[in-house]
Amino acid sequence: MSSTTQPVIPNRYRILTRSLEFLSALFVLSVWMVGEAGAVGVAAGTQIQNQASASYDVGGISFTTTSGINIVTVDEIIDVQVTLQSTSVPVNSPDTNQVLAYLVTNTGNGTEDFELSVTNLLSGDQFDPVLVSIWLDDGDGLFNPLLDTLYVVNANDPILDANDPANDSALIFVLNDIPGALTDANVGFSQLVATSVEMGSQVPGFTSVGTGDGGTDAVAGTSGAQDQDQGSYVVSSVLVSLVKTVTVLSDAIFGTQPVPGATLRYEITVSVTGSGTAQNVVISDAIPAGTIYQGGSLVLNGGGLSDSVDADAGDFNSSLADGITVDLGDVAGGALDNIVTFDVLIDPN
Ligand SMILES: [Ca+2]
Ligand SMILES: [Ca+2]
Ligand SMILES: [Ca+2]
Ligand SMILES: [Ca+2]
Repeated sequence: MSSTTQPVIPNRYRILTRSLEFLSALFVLSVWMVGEAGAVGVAAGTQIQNQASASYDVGGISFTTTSGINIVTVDEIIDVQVTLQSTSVPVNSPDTNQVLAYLVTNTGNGTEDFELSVTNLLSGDQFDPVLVSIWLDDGDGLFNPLLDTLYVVNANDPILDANDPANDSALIFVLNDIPGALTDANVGFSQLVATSVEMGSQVPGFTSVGTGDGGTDAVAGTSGAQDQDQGSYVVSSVLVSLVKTVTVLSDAIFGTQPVPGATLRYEITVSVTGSGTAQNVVISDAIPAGTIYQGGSLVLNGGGLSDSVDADAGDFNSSLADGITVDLGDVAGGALDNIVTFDVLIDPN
């Protein structure tokens, strides 16, 4: 304890001064603990200064005494978090270059390089994907090999600054191949691992003297300076098949003969099979030459559809010139067949 003035200090004031110093020590400790537990605490290398003072009167004269200045330099916490961004990816068997996306975030309080690796020999699934490559996103959130950067271990490890929200994380794409001879609904796991280049994987609390930012000590955070997350692929073959039939509607004159003026009814049956979902299924059919579409004859699963583009699923001569279009949306494998019918007249002229 140092003092700027040296009057005789009654004991009770000494006690007050010491208790203030104790409080200031507690303050420094609590700041460090927040830095350790939070996503980003006080930046590594920050100097936290604190000084206590006491004022008092003796015989009507005011005096002030101060403690020494405590200086604590904040250590660098080495922490990282890997978070899968993709839902389960439907794949064929075999398949190539199937993409999983992960966000790697520096959750410490300094700047750190993180080495990336992929683990594909994981249990609890039915197959092992085969790593092709790892890519660093260019910032648009989409994988594009012409714009994004191929990752080369220890050549372009992401350098993440926990104190800069614009540069504290990196979006990573992992491309795997899928083996052949798998069956529907087989699942394969793939894991991205990010590890501090400087520290490697350590137990939380491990301290490396002087290797943190600005020569501070580096301390492994709760992640142990390494984290990983896991994505999955699911073999999901889906097949859309169409069967089209035509019948001649009977009339009073010709019966069911396909003569000029007879009406033909086309029926299209749409079947979706497999374990996946066929997305944005759109049925279109051009009206055959020599026939004329019969207005208002478009039907889906027994319900009439208007010829105009509106809230229902179908139209004539808008989505497809002189043709019918029916938008079925997403159809899951194994769903009931969809049946589309429409009528045409064999041109009587
Ligand atoms: Ca660092
Ligand atoms: Ca596996
Ligand atoms: Ca991109
Ligand atoms: Ca319509």
